Amino acid sequence: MLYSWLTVVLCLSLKWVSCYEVSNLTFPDSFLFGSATSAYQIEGAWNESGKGISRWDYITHSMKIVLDGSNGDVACDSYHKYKDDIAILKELGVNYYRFSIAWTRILPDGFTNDINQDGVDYYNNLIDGLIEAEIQPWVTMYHWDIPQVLNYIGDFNNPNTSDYMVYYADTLFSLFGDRVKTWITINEPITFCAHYPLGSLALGAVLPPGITEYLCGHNVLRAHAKIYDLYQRKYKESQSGRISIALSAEYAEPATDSAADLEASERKLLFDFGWFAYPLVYGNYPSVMIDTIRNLSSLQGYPFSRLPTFTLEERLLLKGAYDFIALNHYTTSLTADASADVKSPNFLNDALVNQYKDSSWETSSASWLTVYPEGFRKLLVYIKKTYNNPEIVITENGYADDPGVLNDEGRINYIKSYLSQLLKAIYEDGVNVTAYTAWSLMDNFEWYNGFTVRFGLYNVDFDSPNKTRTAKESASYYRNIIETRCLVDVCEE
Ligand code: PNW
Repeated sequence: MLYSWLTVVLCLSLKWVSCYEVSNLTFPDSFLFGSATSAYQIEGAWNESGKGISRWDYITHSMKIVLDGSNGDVACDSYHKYKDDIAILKELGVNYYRFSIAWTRILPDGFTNDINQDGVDYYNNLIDGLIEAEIQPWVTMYHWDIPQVLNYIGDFNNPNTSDYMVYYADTLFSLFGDRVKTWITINEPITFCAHYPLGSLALGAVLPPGITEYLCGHNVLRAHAKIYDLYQRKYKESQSGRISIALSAEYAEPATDSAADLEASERKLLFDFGWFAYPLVYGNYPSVMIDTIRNLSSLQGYPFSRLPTFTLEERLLLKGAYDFIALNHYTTSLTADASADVKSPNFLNDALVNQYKDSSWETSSASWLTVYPEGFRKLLVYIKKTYNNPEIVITENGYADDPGVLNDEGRINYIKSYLSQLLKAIYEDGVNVTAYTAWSLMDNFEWYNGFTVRFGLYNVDFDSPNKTRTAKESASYYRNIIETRCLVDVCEE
């Protein structure tokens, strides 16, 4: 009662603060807290110690598409300052650190005929340093920085890339699998296959929309399933780790409660999250994707469906190729039915929905990221229902503000309100969420936004030679949550 009253006061007096109730439930004992980064966004040292050229090295050096003209050549300089990273992780008290390995630091040309020992040493030092600090290393194998040589041959539009990635994964398992027990094969395929047309940009080509998104997704799924299978056969017994693929999902809040909008919301969730989750849980694409894309393809004059089909063998390999659901979640969009208009072929049009933001939702410094914590709980409940109550690990969640904000109340409110909804999902809805990862440990290179928006719990002074890391207020808040397992001063036992 007191809480709801306080919330109302907060809502009335500070218009920009979302109205939310803060949960006073305690996180389960076994619940883990972590933080995350990715190689290209933090490491720098882009051409040092034998590293090869990745797509992002190529894009940022040859095209003017990053908002502030910046690149990841130096970024947080984590290649040299990984000990500083371990120190701040220790200060936060996290149970694990999710970072990614730069494919080109291990295999400079993408293939296993040339393994770069300096790169191997770097990740060995990082992994050993984390373990010494009692922080589990959680490793993403591929977080968007594909070797440029593989990008030249078509990125994941080329089915062979799946096999090349399996060799890369095999190398990582044999080098690091004795100590790394949680693996994420690929980060957010929807983002690089459909939202950011990265491959085509880096090739200077316009690839056919409505075709390549699905080709890319198809080969990503093949790569993931083969890697999962390889691990079971070759490493599981001796290394006993677990594997998943990080899938991003917005919640698609129905724009109205009309039957058409409710269906549109379901359809959009199946097109976004279901595109990858459904094959892993059920062995094939959701039938609404199969049917809608087949019909649209035929109306658009194609003699085949733009969505490729899996062989029976692939379907068997895909089904069950995950040990938990890895979910990256940031935001929600209102979703309305648009099945009356058949537009041009393209992944975004194919779901036959219109999406927009509710004007009452608090905005952030990233245009796509609005704050709607209830959407997080709804998404978790939806995943529980649709995918047989799986274990869910939140592999990313975070908030964007402007450079230099140390008193980052917006981020604190975001974490507080999203974690409140997560607690409700666990205790009131019985969703099996076992871990939460704050994106990001520190400010870093935010892809096309360069350094103009910041996601870090720690501020990074990019002008200082030391790339000094300084705790923001949110870092202390997060540290306190981890220590007390509670979002408020006193929690219910
Ligand atoms: C994720 N969207 O990307 C990535 O995994 C991170 O590398 C990135 O820094 C972080 O989120 C923040 O952007 C996303 O438009 C990019 O909905 C765009 C969206 C979602 C996630």
